[in-house]
Amino acid sequence: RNGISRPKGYTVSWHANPEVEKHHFGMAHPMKPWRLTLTKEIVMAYGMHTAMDTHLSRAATVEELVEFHKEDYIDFLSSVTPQNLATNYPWLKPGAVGYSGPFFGVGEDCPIFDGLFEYCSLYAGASIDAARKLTSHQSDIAINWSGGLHHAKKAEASGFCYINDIVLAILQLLRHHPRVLYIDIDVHHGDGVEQAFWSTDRVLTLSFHKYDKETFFPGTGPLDDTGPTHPDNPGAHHSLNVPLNDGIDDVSYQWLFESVVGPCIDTYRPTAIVLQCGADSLGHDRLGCFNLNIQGHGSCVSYVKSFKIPLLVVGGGGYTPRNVARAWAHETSICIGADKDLDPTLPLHTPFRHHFAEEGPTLFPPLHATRFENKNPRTYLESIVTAIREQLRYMHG
Ligand code: ZLS
Ligand code: CA
Ligand code: ZN
Repeated sequence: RNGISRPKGYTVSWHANPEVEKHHFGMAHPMKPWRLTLTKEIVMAYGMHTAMDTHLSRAATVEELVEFHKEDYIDFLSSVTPQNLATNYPWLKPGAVGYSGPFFGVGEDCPIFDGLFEYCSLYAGASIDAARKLTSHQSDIAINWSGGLHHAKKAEASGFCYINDIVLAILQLLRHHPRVLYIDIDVHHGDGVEQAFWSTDRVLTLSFHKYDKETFFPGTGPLDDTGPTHPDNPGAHHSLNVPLNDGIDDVSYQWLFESVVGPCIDTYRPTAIVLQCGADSLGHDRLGCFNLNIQGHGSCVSYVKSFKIPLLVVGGGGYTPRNVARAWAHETSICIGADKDLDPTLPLHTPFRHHFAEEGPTLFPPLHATRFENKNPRTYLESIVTAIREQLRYMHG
């Protein structure tokens, strides 16, 4: 393959460390770091790597991690192993009762596995590196598909996320940028990022997600949660949430995304944007309940890119690995402006071809098949857009 030429007039950087891909959460666990191997395989088979600056990312240092996280939590993550868990941390043993010490969120969703700290510090290092490429103007779009772990809290793992690489990357951006817009299209609510910047007006967070307080993780992110209610808190009105029901399709999602994101950018005038591209909002996802196709998901990236504002693109959820890989490879092609040039027939060879056998060797299999009926009528979507526009009117500056 000849590869694809570099984009004209702007630079895209790719930040990854293949060591991340080798980690395992456990057999039954839906989070599969090897989906990153599949993604890279498609990207390289198309020759897209020749159009980007590719950086082998380094592990984040403890000093970098404690810029957001609590030191005793980082100490714990860096020293706990599956072997010493029961001896050193008896209160974390299943069934232990009565202990009120640190819990750190460990459990079935966030297991302690071999190499956990290496995994965490590598995906975080990649997001920090990517953010620094943007602030140093060496890159206009920086990509880290291993990041996007939006549920992690200051001192608690949550929802498959241990270190919040997004928060760490935004903290880097804030050293040089007055206003950062965070957009999250993972099917889950971006609660960790929202919470971290709840009290500042220098970050506007916007998450699109399935919302059901009782039955869908993490149960937060209703439409009217827009920041601290106390009006002299600068963070007031700087968290926006778009709660959705099952089955939303490409047409509805695209219309809603552009109707919400457009006014957010026009009103807030961010100088940098972070886009979390969780691929569990695709149809046929093992955990998700939306009906998006690869094209519909990708159109969010195209739209955000069209504003030509320094952009950090990160991954997130995505639990049907072959479709995660298709989506992120397609979105890489959008970032480098090569999406129109790709042959939709996957140029894959053995041993990778068989992973894509289910839908056939195409980049764009139909994923909208109605596993979930669309429970988002037009009137509901219009009421969301109206509410968001109303909320933006409170935002000044
Ligand atoms: O946004 O729904 C929950 C919490 C529970 C149900 C599951 N059990 C194990 C714990 C208690 C209420 N957790 C969600 C977390 C979803 C995180 C999404 C992350 C992101 O995409 C960003 C990366 C959840 N949904 C599904 C599971 N957990 C889940 C499914 C299957 C398994 C296997 C491994 C572990 C236990 C059996 C597990 C979790
Ligand atoms: Ca989301
Ligand atoms: Zn998710």
